[in-house]
Amino acid sequence: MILRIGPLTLRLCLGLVLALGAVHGFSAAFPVPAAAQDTGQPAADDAARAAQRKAFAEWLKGVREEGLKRGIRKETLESALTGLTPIERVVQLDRRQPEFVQTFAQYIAARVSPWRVKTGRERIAEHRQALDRIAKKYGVQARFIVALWGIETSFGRATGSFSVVQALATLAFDGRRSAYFRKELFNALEIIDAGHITAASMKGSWAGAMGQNQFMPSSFLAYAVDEDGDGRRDIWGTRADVFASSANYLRKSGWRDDQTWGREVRLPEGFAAKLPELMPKSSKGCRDLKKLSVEKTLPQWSALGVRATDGKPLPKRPDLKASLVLPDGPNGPALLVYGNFRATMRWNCSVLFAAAVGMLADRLR
Ligand SMILES: [Ca+2]
Repeated sequence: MILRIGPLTLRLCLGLVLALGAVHGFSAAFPVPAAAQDTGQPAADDAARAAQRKAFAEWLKGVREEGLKRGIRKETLESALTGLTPIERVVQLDRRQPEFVQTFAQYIAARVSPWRVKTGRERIAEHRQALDRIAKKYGVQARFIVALWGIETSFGRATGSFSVVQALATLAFDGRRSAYFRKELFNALEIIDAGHITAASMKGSWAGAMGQNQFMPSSFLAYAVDEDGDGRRDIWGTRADVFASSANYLRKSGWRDDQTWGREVRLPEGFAAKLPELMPKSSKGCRDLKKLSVEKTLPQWSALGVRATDGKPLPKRPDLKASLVLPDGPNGPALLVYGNFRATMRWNCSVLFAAAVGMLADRLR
């Protein structure tokens, strides 16, 4: 395990590190419970925890002061920060290593499940009027709005039960990604200050992704909308707000409703080996975007021998630009993906995620 220590926590914890010795699993700002360490030092563990709580309380004072300077009302800061304690579980989740990597087929099977397809169809029928209106207004097909909702939180069922302020404060205090989470903490406080939600009701994932479409506070501030017009952008409890906020995010990420996400394709023999020649010379953006080939039109891909999975020709649409991506490498499936796939990757920069959203949306037609 790598010991990650920021300068501040280093000072705070140096004494404790010396006292405990270089214990396996000891983290910078947060002591791991004795059971996990298997050191049999409960007394030292309690002392470490007490010291850490004290350091956290001191750190919170600084957050309060900065909040006031940023124009957040005193009452908001009081309601959100008074008596706040760090969540050990959040730090454990943040340090967790992925146990195994799923193949494309496993990932898709787990997410585009029969239950999600059935429930997604029911939700589309249930909210048809609102979805049709929002789809038209934002230029995003309803099936993609509902697919995102289904993949993110199983249609609002699994939105996370962590206090967002508490989780973000924990991660901002911890040394690993402090700057990012401190910014998101102030964004969350700003949202509470504006009256969209109370601190107590602001629930989300351990990493601070909130509500039925799992927006980080920065995404909320940039994209959330008050679709039902009650003055609150409520992505926790108002479905119209959830749908419109998701659609608004996609539209602002370049979505076009005259196109779909892409399709699985069949490649000619030996084609995958030539893929490196089709990769962009330089690519900007997040890591997974680098897995997408250069863009060509559908007729150009056809001319290279790329076919639909049933062997039929690709649609004759010279206006459609697409990239090839092989999620499992040269021996796995091949996807030909359009601009909307890239828009979905601006939501979550993962080829697998964007494919799951697209494939679920296909099943919701
Ligand atoms: Ca609203």
